[in-house]
Amino acid sequence: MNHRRALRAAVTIAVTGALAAGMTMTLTSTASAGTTLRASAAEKGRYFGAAVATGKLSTSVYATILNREFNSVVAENEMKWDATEPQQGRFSYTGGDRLVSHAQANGMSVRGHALLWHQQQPGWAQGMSGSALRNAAINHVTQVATHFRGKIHSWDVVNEAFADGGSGGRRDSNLQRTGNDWIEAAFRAARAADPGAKLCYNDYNTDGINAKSTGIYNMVRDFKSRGVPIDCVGFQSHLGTSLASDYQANLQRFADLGVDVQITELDVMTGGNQANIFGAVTRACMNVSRCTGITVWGVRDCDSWRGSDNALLFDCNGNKKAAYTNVLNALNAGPAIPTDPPTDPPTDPPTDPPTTPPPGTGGCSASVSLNSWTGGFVATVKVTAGSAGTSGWNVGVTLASGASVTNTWSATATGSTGAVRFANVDYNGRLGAGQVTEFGFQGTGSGAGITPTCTAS
Ligand code: 9MR
Repeated sequence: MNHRRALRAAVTIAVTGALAAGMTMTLTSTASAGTTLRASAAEKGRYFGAAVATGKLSTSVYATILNREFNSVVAENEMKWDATEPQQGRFSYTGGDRLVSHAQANGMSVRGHALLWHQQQPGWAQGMSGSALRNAAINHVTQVATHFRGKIHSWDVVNEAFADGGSGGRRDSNLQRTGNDWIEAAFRAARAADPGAKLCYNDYNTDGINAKSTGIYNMVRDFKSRGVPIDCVGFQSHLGTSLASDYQANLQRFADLGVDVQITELDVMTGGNQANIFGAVTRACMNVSRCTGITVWGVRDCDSWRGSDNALLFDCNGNKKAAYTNVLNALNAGPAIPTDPPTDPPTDPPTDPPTTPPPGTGGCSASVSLNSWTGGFVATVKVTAGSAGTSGWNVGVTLASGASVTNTWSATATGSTGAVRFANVDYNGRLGAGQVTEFGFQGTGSGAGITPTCTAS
């Protein structure tokens, strides 16, 4: 029995019991009485999360609040580009892995933040431009999303790519200068690397209908119409002393495009209105059936990047603030996400149709799916064992003239141009009959015409 059905059953039993006892009672179909943010959000089919610095997990006040109140976490800094790829091609996942383990041990989902952003880039990337940067960026997306594959609820694939001010256009950055299609290339690479994660665009100053949020809205509408894989939009919601009256309407117009919406970095300036604004943001999310969760950007006031703003739900001693009570009440009073939300027809066509695998020559077959952009591509190759299984495999491709392999994962490449061969690595060579494994490679130039042939040993 899922949680919501269990809840409904419990309500039915309570009502039946009350009627049997001759009492009258009024039931709103949605009210509930969770006593923690995580329980109350979960009762409504949503998550309630916090940004975490893993170094604080050993502080007991911090960890106690985190584990009691939150069922989602996001790394405040530890999954950013500078942290995960401090030197080009040398990946470091210590902080991110630690957070994922903590989440798994405590029944929490994980938001991934952020694959590409103009800030917190490692020094080596800051100094790059053009196709070298584009290839490095797409490789970063592929590698990091592959590392965390299956463990991330939602990825902020691209963070803060739109300009402030009234233009509604893109922000200038080294990434933007690689070509306007950098965002869609990143989303395609993320989808190929972790097909199960929801892929979000995330930004701030989008707390109502304004030029910036409209620019993003137009991009999402365009992506949906062209089948670029985007599933969600994150509204950071770093808020001041008032909330735009069309905050909820703005969430709803994005939801109406067929994407989920999430409040991703909520914090609010201290002062008389703080508690009200926290409550109003929570109600707005609850009123939008595609608003799937809220994340606050830190646990206690003293954990916040906003310093003396005291912008969070717990004071520095770990006590609940008035804002906490308003959020909890809004979660309890709000409607649940419908059990069977309308599903959108799938809109992500494969960017290049998978090529038909040739008949397996020695007990395996291979097919490729390509994500291409001007000047480069990522190929994901699926290897399927034949009826005898494999103890090893080898896949050959012939690259178009001028194309070359720059990176390979889950296989070992021999050669980089023309005829290139990929052999299994030690953990994915042995396949049972019909079993499937995947490896990938990134290339410069064109990926057109790649037709893999598989040989088993
Ligand atoms: O909270 C983060 C802080 O510790 C970092 O120093 C800062 C560096 O840019 O990033 C902060 O988090 C930001 C987030 O990643 C993206 N949206 C704005 C957040 C607050 O600046």
